[in-house]
Amino acid sequence: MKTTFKLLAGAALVSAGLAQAAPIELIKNGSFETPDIPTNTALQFGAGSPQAAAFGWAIGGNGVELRDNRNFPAGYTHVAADGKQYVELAVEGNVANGNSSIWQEVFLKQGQEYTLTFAYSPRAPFGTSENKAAVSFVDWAVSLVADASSQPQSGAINLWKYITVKLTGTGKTERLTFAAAGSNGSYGMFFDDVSLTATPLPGAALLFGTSLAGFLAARKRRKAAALAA
Ligand SMILES: [Ca+2]
Ligand SMILES: [Ca+2]
Repeated sequence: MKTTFKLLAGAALVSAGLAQAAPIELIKNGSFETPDIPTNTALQFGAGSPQAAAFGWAIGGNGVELRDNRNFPAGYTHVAADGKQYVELAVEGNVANGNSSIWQEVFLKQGQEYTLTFAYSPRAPFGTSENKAAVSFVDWAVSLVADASSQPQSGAINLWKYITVKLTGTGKTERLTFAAAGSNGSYGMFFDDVSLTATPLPGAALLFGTSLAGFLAARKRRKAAALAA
């Protein structure tokens, strides 16, 4: 009975270590799943619209296009990288027709390392002149170019690629921006699955590893003692 209690206490210690290691997501609506729109549709909206509040990102002058696994142009069925929805920043429709941008501002602790990840995809059946975009955060920026001109009109199109960047906190509020940069105001790159988390401290991981090893070693010793008795 006493042994059982000790094992449970050890297990609780290990799960507490796991819970502590789970990173907190700092980006609101990074997968663009809200506002929820019907499958196989797109919705354009701008800053100050009712949809913008649920969207959570600041929206540039030409609005944003939210898409849900949409098959348009006919035959080109684009799927989300995560969940069902994603965004396009070359916006056609009822707000305006042109390149746009979205951004969020996040306070970063001085000296803390952060991990930024996101998925981007070219839009088929367009080439490299349409599929251009720029992403920037703190002192990091990237120009993205991709080609989807040879995609066949059959099946789901999944051309998503992930980018991961490690950045050091500045002790200031910083702006993460996604912006369309292609030649066509209506057809451009897609984005999805944006995430920003504080990178867990190596010390915490080491401590967790040590306590797990200690727990297993103690369990082994108890088993050995039980066999010897
Ligand atoms: Ca999504
Ligand atoms: Ca939806």
